[in-house]
Amino acid sequence: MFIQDSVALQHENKRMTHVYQHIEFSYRDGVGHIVLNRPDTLNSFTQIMHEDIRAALSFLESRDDLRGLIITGTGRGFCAGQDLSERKPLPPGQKRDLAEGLDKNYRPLVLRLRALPAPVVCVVNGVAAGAGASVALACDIVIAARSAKFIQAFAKIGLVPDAGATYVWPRLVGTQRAMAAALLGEPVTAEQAEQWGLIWRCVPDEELQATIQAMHEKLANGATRALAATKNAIYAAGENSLVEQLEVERDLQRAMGNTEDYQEGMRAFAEKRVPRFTGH
Ligand code: T3D
Repeated sequence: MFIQDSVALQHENKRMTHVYQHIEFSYRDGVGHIVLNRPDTLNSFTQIMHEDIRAALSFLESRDDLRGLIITGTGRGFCAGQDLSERKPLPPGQKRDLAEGLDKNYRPLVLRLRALPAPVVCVVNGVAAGAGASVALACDIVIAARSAKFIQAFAKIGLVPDAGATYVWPRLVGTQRAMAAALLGEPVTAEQAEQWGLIWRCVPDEELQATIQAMHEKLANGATRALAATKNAIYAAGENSLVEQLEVERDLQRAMGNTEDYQEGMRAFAEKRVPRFTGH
């Protein structure tokens, strides 16, 4: 079943009545697809877009058949960060509290993507700037079109990198590259991003749709519980000692040993066939 609009979502789950305006959201085979959909402004984040994404994530979090999430954008950009038309200059003497927007929108978004109990794949179809790049890099796997680029645009408007950028960039590419990208605000091409380890893979633009389809198939047929546990373990490794991490692995493996998918994996191995995982 392809759940494509708010009416269908309402039918599927009576608590969900959201009408999507600035994203397209669909759900098929347990895989959610969020497509940022404001191409005229390179899919920059509006308050409405944040509310749309929140509703989509709530739907996904409510599903016990969830297998994954794929995020991409329409048009020539992935996301140009915060919509700056929602940040008009204020009259002299007035101040704006940007922390409010971070606490309300970007912080929970990054944390919910990290916590989603299934892999989140970002397919960066074009330029990713400011918080657009940060949100892409908050996803578990990032694949970019060759024409895409990542821009730490913050310095150019007098802000610090946010939405997790100062956490993720140094960990992925090292302090020196993270620093130069942030202080200079120069574009990092998709090819460079792949070479640096900022993203998983750069693919030819014409292969992007096929890549999305391949990712969909992979997620829809994965051993989802094990994949979710793997993602948790890898993120925990950034904070843990080796001793602690060995304990994390032991505890997660104990839980995986009791899953249906592990049993299926063992049967499939013995029978020399491809496993048919259910995600449970
Ligand atoms: O405020 C808070 O809540 C704090 C949190 C902040 C998080 C952030 O993300 S801050 C960073 C915000 N983003 C930026 O500063 C990036 C601004 N955009 C650009 O620098 C450039 O657009 C790009 C380098 C990304 C792409 O350049 P280019 O030449 O390929 O495209 P363009 O011509 O600049 O943009 C195309 C259209 O999109 C254009 O509209 P027009 O002239 O055709 O009517 C442009 O105004 C619009 N656009 C691009 N980025 C934004 C935007 N409109 C609103 N907000 C944007 N961020």
